Amino acid sequence: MNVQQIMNALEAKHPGEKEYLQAVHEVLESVESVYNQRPDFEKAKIIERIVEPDRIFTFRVSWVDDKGNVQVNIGYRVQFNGAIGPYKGGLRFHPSVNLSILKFLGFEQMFKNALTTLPMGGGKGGSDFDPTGKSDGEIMRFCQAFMWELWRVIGADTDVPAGDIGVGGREIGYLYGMYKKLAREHTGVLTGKGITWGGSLIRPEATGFGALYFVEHMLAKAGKDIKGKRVAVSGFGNVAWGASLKATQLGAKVVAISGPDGVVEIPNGMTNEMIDYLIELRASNRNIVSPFAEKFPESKFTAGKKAWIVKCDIALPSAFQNELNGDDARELLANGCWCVAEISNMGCTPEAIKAFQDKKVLFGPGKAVNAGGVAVSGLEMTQNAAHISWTTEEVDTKLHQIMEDIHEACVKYGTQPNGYVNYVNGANIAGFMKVATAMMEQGVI
Ligand code: 2IT
Repeated sequence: MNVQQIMNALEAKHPGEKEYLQAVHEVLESVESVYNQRPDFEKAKIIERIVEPDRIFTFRVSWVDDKGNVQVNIGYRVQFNGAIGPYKGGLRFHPSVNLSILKFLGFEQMFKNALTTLPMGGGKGGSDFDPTGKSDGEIMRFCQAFMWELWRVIGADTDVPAGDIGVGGREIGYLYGMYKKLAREHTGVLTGKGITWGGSLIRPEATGFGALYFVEHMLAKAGKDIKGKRVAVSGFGNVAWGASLKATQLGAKVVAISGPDGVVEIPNGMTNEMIDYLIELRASNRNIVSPFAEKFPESKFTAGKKAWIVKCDIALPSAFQNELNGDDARELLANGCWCVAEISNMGCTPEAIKAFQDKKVLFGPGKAVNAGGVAVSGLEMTQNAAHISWTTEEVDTKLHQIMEDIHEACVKYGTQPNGYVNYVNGANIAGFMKVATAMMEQGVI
């Protein structure tokens, strides 16, 4: 394959889909040399097939707000690749949502899900609906209207959505209620469900917990320890909460969190009370982090700045794609940061990743680091299919094992001759080989 040729063709077909093209470019660069040793892959046009979604659904979502006004949004489901299992991946409700973003997320999800070792294909969906400032009733009516269309294309063995930005336990509840009413079955069609109606223990924590287990392995391999280290986290949602909780439990100090309005610096590290407050702050639906500093005077809010201005050892992007750019990377490096693990999907720009790798910083890509979330979703599917529920310890032990296995796969495929582990290459090659092998064995479909 010639990466530039494929990218040119893809750009001509999908002009302006910049996040999607960015995600594809990164994977192609990683797998190029492995792929070129496989003429059978080339003959079967695996690359040309793997970069295009199996299918995409879009639909109008009409609903009525609290003032009685009719609102119209767009809904999507991208069923990206079903080679290794039912489509699986979250729903994102955010005003920025468009096809480029959902295709990039679906593409990443396919390889991430392959890395989990569980049988799940890749998918993603969502809407340009903005939950900020919406009442609980409005959220419920929107979710119901969204599911009224989505329910036709999903199913426990077909496509299993979950949460992502703007979709948490509350939204999954409203979506599930409507699905159950329409389909007349109580089944594992969504994950992230409530604990009283088929949800899995540890699912809310899983993305952040899994990320920290992965970081522990990265550090152990480099002969380091997380105890006492300064950790900067961006965002203040579910993922930032789980990461802050586990980092603190492991003895690290979480010295920064952030929101769209600015950064909160916490010089002495987060306390348990602060971690609990994150849940309340998110549930307020205001999408600002400044109230945190008003509640805890020992912290300091700076408007308009990112978490990356705060001096840290370990940086954990946990908010949004491309939230950490080249300038941010240089600032982190100048301040002595030596480990970066993306918990958001594609949290770093290609320029930032290159800056970290050039300086031999430990860098973990989202599709490996944040795979614990979807991994526990996979465990929720297993429990639902078997009509059982596992204990916290059972789920946590499995999550530990999965993150260790993902780390090992990255090391296997990503270790360079000089000993530096290129986790980006490792994750991309390991994920790609599994999906490509499954596609080869199932013929041209
Ligand atoms: O990006 C992700 O992996 C998620 N939002 C979770 C997906 C899932 O199906 O649990």
